[in-house]
Amino acid sequence: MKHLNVERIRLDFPILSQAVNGKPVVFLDSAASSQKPIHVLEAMERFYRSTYANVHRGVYTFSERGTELYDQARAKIAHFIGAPRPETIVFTRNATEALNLVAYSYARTFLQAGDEIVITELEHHANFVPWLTLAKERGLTLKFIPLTAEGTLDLSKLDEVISPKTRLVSFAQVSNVLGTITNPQPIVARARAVGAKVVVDGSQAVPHMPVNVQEMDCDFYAFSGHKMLGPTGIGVLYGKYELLDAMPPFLTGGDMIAGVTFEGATWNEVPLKFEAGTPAFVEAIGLGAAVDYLSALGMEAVRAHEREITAYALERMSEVAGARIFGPTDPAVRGGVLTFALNGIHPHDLATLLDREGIAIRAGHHCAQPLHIRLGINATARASFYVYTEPREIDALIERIYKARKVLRK
Ligand code: 7TS
Repeated sequence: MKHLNVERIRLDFPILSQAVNGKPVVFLDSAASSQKPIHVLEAMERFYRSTYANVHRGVYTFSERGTELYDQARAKIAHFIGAPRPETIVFTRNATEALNLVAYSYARTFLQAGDEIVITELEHHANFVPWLTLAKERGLTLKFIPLTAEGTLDLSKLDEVISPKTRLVSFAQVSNVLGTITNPQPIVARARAVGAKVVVDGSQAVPHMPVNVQEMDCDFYAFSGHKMLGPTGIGVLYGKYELLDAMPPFLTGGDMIAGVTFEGATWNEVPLKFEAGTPAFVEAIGLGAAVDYLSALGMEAVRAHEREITAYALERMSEVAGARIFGPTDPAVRGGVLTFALNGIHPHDLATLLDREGIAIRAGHHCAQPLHIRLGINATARASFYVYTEPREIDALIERIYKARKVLRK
């Protein structure tokens, strides 16, 4: 593992040096939420201890300094994903809220009965249910880009699924279940050809690989801070400025207005128009620190490390008799998740037995039930990796799977 100095990195994550159930912790659930380095914890604590005050309100030193740090965090995040300017970054609670913002504000305003929305069969519920709900409410048609047998998007169907009636196309850049990495280019090109807007769910991409929203030329891009070493409660919606400017607010109240009278209100400028109420500014500062940490590692190196560890995990899991692995087998098009099912062992039983050994994996449908319907299985087990994952943790997983088999006599 030459791309990252994982041994050194692990020292930044005190949680990883603990024992769980008397065993060294093996944390293999970073796709659900990552652990946090001391840099992030300290940035937030430092702010609480030394400078805390609400942003955008006071003219006194603490408030001004807080506002400055909040703005700096926005600028750092804009730079990190190649956004043209900080104003195109809207802070939300998480990716779910970011996607709902697009559905409620953009799509509700600009789409009409009979229009089509295209998503894919592999979406997380966060990029599925808002469109399903809106489609039902507004008489829109929801269509799906299908999967190939390998679990990649079947792009040969693009011209058929994305039609002149399509007004919006939304897809995950990386699947949280199959790990499938989708090249956005052919989808963006087809959407452009029919004049549809493009939304990308980057929740499993931004933490793990270089992302450039301008090169991608998407209209909106959503992700969560907590999956990329940042705190919970902070997410991001990138949007093209002209679109954000033309959209009505999502939530209303304090901070998002320019002025209010007894008769009406006018809206603040983008992005503040979309940030009603006291924002999660300490969390934004924490996310800024996470971005600094990832930038120092280098996102190319992060991706290279995960590609290698995923290749190793695929190789080790393929040795396990009766293990069914989901998703592409080529690590070049696969992010750091390994979803599998074992003959005769329910994923929840496996996860419980592994927990006794200090190993954390996720079991269930991973908030992608329609995908599981497509795969013809109710639940799967998932191990997911990040900058701190070591090959010995994969070995521990495989070894304990054998042990679990013995315990369950399967
Ligand atoms: N989109 C994708 C692709 C995701 O993986 C997730 C969370 C979300 C959206 C929603 O993120 P949130 O921060 O708004 O909740 N995925 C997972 C998971 O795979 N296990 O737990 C959460």
